[in-house]
Amino acid sequence: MYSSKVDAMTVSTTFTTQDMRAAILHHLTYTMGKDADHATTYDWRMALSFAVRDRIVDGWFASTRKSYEAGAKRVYYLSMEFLIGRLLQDGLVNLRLLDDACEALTALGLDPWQVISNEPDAALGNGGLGRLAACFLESLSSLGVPAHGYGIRYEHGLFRQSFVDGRQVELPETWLQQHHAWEFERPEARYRIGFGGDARDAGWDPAEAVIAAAYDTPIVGWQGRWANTLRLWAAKPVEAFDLDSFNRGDFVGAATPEAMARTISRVLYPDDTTEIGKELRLKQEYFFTAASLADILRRFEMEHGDLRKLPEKVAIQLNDTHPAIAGPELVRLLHDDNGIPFDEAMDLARSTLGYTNHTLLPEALERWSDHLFGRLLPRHLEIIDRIDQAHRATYPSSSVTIREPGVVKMGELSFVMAHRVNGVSALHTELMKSTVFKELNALHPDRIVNETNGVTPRRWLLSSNPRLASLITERIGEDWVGDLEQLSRLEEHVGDAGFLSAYAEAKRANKADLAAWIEAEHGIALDPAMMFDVQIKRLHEYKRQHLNILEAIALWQAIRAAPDADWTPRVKIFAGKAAPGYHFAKDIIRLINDVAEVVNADPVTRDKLKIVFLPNYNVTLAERLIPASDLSEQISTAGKEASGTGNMKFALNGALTIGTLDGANVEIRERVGEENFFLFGMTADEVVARRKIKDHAAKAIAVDPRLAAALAAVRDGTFCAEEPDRYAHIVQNLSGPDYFLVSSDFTDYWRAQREVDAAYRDADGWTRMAARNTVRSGWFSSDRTIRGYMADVWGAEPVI
Ligand code: NTF
Repeated sequence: MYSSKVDAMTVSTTFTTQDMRAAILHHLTYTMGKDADHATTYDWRMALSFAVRDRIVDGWFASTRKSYEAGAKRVYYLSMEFLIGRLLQDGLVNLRLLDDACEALTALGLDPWQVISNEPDAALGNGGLGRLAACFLESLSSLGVPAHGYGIRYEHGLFRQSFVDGRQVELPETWLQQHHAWEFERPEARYRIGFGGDARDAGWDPAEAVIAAAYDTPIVGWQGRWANTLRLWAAKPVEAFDLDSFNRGDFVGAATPEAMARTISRVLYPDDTTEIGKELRLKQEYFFTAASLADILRRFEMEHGDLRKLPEKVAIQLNDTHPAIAGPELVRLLHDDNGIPFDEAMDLARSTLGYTNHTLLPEALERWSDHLFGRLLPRHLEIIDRIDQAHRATYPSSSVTIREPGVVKMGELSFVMAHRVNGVSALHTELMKSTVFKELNALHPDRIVNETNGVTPRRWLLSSNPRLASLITERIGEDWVGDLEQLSRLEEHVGDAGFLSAYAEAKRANKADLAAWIEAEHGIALDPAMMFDVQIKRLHEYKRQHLNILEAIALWQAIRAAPDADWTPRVKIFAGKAAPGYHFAKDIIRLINDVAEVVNADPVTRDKLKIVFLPNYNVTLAERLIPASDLSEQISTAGKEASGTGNMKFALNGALTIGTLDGANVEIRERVGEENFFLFGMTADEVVARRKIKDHAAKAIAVDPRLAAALAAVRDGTFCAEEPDRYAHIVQNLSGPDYFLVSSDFTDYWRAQREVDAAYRDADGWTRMAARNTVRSGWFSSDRTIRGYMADVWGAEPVI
């Protein structure tokens, strides 16, 4: 049986298929209370999850013990979003129990994949920012760094998306309606979080309060050598309900405190790129930040005592400005509650905090009205004023302010209260220095550093692309899983015909699997020999899904004009959600669906061009699509995509990129080689210059008849005969202001796409290019990114 001190490395080698079978049956019987004859897929999945969780827990405790024994510096990652997806497969893969589990389930007469895929995605994030946080947690555990993730236990994650007549419809997401197998409730870890009231005598007397209640999920690293904790906070009422109201017969009134409190952790805001001036959002931000800081200080005081040692032992990372209130909150805790002089408290807080910026879009930089702020957090507003004054006193000639009449600027606050501020790709970091934080950078020239994003190879290659992973392991052994740069050892194999044909076969088989799934789920038949051209990400004008669909329309028209020419058959696959209030983005979705309907029904073009928009994009769908992709669309307007991480996952899995010089595309191209990347479009500088040209869009359309014809088809109702004006506003935008320069970049995009066509027709040449993408993508591991943060920002070290 299991010994409590056993480390997980040993577990994985001694735990057999029989043990796994016994453990599953044990949990089915005693945890789920079911016998095998009556168990549903859900019961089996939960039983398996508990069996796997048991294998994590000892290593988890051991990690905690080692952290305490080492007295090591701890990393705390504060994030409003953790887009973790499914955890069962992750656990099985990292503990290397996947084969045993599959065998055990098969022996029990079950379909293992049906059981594993019964798990709902934990969609506690919107997109890149939340997924990055999830990759970071996994890497921190794989590297053995003592770390905690802190966030919110949303009852409802990102909405489910479905299409009705091609239109996006949002449905509530309900992952917590089932028991969440991976979390442990911690009734002892509760904090009272105040709001409102008065600030007086350098103190705060909140008018209301809620309880932050902790739920812990272990995050196990590669080979189970280490596990960290993701601690998510749920909001609960201070009093369960109002008994007085109840006794008066006012049952609704009696339930109000509970409903009000729970609202705070009820739902994830479905938009990360627009500024939202919502009271609830600010409450969410303060709620989880204050609970996390209270917890961090409690642990620190238990371990080390002297608060002046905080920066030596604690590194707190702010994932965007969402937890920016951590600066003033930490000052409040140190100064108001612990009597440390204000300036010293400010210095201690700054030395402890780091801030990561994830977007330069001006509308996404959080700004709060000081009226709202002062009403919810009166003491914090005073502290912010004092921070602002101190900064202005130190730099009297600077015009930087944290406060402006009526507003609190969270970007400036985060910058001033962090000892390091980082961007997420080389280009983005340079743009931070030259645009949004230009003046602050001049005052603090050493503060901004770059930490280019990365992705965890365990989930994004080993687990999601087993065919390619096995091929790699066959050639260079399996050390690459924990050290992705070893992929470069495959370089010599890229000339080897045997390797290349196996590489091509893995891709072909992945495509066949995807095609079969799409046919089964969505009734669309795809020939796996077609090029799978994929754009999957949030819908946003800067990401330019409309550029892609315009090119599809132009291609359709070109094929119709010369059906017998030598076309390269391709399917354009889209997936992604639009923020519910972002009407233009939702119209782009509908346009793509409308175009798909017409194009897919056209007998002339049918076997040469297909368009598919898969609903409800999520982590699991990404895991399915990326290994089966040939072409990765990374076509944002240069200067707008901070980094991208999907771009890295595609390159790693052997999709070639068609892309602009934006975000991490720049670094991907440098590493995979410019001959293995389809570049097009204006640079960030050219974009700025182009916008200054009068009528830039009209001029671009005037010189490109293909673009003009594609826009005309959208305008004249070719794709929506029942309502011809449906997309008039889109055409108007792309012919007039066209801020994201879709029209101006179209001609070059078309050119690059035809190069893609030609390259794809040379199957061997294509495979070689794809393989080079895989072999040269090792640097994009989130392990490398985390090492960068450890060295440049946190001053933390692994304990194993
Ligand atoms: C996103 N930002 C950026 O748009 C991506 O380019 C980047 O890869 C990820 O962050 C991760 O760094 C956001 O989601 C947000 F919220 F900042 F807009």
